[in-house]
Amino acid sequence: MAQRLFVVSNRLPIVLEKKSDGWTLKPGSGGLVSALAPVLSHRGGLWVGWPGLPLERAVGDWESVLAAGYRERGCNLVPVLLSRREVKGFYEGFSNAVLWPLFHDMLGRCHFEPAFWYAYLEVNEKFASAVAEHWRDGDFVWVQDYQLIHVAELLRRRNERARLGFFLHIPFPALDILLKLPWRGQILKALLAYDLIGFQTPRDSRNFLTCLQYLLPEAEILDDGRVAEVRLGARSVRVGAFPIGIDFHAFEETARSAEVKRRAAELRQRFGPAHLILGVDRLDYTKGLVEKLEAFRNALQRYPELRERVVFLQIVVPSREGVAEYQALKAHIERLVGEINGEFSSPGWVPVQYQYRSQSRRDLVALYRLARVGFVTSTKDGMNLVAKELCACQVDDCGVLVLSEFTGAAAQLQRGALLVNPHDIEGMADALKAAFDLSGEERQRRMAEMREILREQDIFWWVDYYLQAALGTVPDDFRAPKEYLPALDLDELLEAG
Ligand code: ADQ
Repeated sequence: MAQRLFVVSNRLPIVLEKKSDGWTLKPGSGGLVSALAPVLSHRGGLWVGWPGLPLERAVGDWESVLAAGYRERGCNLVPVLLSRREVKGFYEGFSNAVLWPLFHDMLGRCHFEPAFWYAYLEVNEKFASAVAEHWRDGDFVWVQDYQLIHVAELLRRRNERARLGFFLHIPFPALDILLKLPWRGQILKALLAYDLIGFQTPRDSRNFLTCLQYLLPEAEILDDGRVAEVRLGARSVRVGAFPIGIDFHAFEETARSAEVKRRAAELRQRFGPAHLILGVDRLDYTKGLVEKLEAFRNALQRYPELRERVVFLQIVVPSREGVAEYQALKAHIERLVGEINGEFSSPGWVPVQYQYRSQSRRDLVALYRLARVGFVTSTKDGMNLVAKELCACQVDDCGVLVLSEFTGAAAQLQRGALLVNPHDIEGMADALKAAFDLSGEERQRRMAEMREILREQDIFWWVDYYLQAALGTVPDDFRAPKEYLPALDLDELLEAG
């Protein structure tokens, strides 16, 4: 087993902020931080990342504030500072305007600007130097996500022996999409500098292997259906699917706590007798927020019996606020909320409640517990931790998860959730209606089934499984994750002639 775990990610699990009376630390948000923070506080180790402020503002005694933060979180935090220019080219440019939209199948939103590519390489070099400076023999360096794909290749130029793993939190695109990327060859080759490449689902892993077969036919691929091996010259690289989990016990325990119970009861009063449909998403065009609101509107139009019986609370967590596309998305959502409420509200009943802000963990868990329906409609999503957290907090086993087929979570939760195609507005409205028509027994069965999987395949399982694969010691009885593939109903097709 690795002596020290060395996590490298674009963001540290904290954000440094300048207040009038000095520096403070705020917990980071987003899926990657939620998933990895409990792992490092259990295992200890080192975390290299950007503390979220441009270099030019890093004056004063911020380092001692960060050092206090390390002690609290049980791991060493190594900051990599980025200049404003680097943030623009690397973070807003190559990461968020090239790889993020491309890997989410949104070619129209990509800006293939050559300058972004050079900024990306420059910053990856900066991260590689920070790793090289702190690396000790025996460490396992685990690089996270699409912003830092080149770290291994750059590090190998200095240190051939380092053991390096990579995990992609977002989907890996199909061949036809990847081919559009001007730097597709460099990205594929850079991935092959790792010892283990992890994806969220078998489909992402298969997409990667297909791209490799096509673009690099000299690579030999041996696939036993669990962890594949790619041989290229003297190098051997493992490739597999490792669906990320959550700290299930922590969520469940918080959901059962007296404090959350009290808070859930308070919130229950606020919604009155109506059942709660809950959506929680980062502000992002991949989360299907517009489609979700349209589906809710459609459900109220076609199923008048839902009116006054349900309230849809959509929480949107602020994200990438400086980017014009995100501001436009926010305005679109707000317009739709206004339209739906204008059309359907009645005295004492407002169908959509909308919050654009971060929630405390206690309130989030109370809402997860209270929800009768969790509504997740991403048009593409690596995993979607919100879906998993909601199930972990459903300690009364009585809610229903309506879940997009295009989330990684659909593969694990396909037997319990009501799966929907987020492009099918009527289909999603029908699923909302179906969620309220399910018997109590059926709801309990489905929720219990999902909770069992999530309890077993939690965040600690994910880390162990990944590290075992890195060492080549995955046990023989290990059940490889399944894939979700929507199937047409043959009887229906035959009936239709
Ligand atoms: P994200 O796109 O950020 O993650 P998601 O997986 O849903 O999406 O994670 C969001 C996280 O933010 C959740 O853990 C949630 O608890 C937290 N959060 C939500 N609302 C909050 C609020 N109001 N305040 C504070 N925190 C809040 C990326 C990929 C996903 C992948 C994850 C992890 O896009 O597909 O599942 O990484 O791999």
